[in-house]
Amino acid sequence: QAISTTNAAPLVRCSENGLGEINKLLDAGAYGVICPLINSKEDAERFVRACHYSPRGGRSYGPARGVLYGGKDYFEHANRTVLTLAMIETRQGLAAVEDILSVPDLDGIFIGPSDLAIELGLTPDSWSDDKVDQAIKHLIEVSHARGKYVGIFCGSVEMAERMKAYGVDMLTPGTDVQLLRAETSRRINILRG
Ligand code: 3PY
Ligand code: MG
Repeated sequence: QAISTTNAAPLVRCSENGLGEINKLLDAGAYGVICPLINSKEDAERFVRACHYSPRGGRSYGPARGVLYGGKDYFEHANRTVLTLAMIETRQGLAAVEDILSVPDLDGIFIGPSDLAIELGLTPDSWSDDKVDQAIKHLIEVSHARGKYVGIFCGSVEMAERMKAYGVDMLTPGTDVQLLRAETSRRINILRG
């Protein structure tokens, strides 16, 4: 509801690859879904089906708030409009990325660098380790070669700047808690002199 007072497009991240939760989020007005832990073509197909009405998918009808964003013709355009981004954050997902990207109507991927780092035997904040960096560059290259979007979570501004330079289409420059803490600290430090 807060996002609908702005020009921003409401995107959500579901907690798992399930029709029930994804349908509820779309009905609530989400215009795009980021789905964690997509490890195979089958996972991606299941995800895309949850985001589309028949015949492409198995989304059920009931866009209570969706129509407030989309208008009376919401149904007509929903399949074409809703953005689907599959999270790549495991070794399995990394190895299967070409297959995952081949799923029709999957719009792109969203990289989870912390889980990817853990899967590559590193600590979750090893975002600039060469192994993680190479994996990220590879994911960007194969996605863009197929004309698909790439998003990524960035745990720091430095990382966000690096990812911007790499040409990602979308990034999150930290979590809400990180941003709140950073600005609160900045203001308190000014006031303390
Ligand atoms: C990860 O880095 O694994 C994430 O899921 C970030 O959103
Ligand atoms: Mg993750």
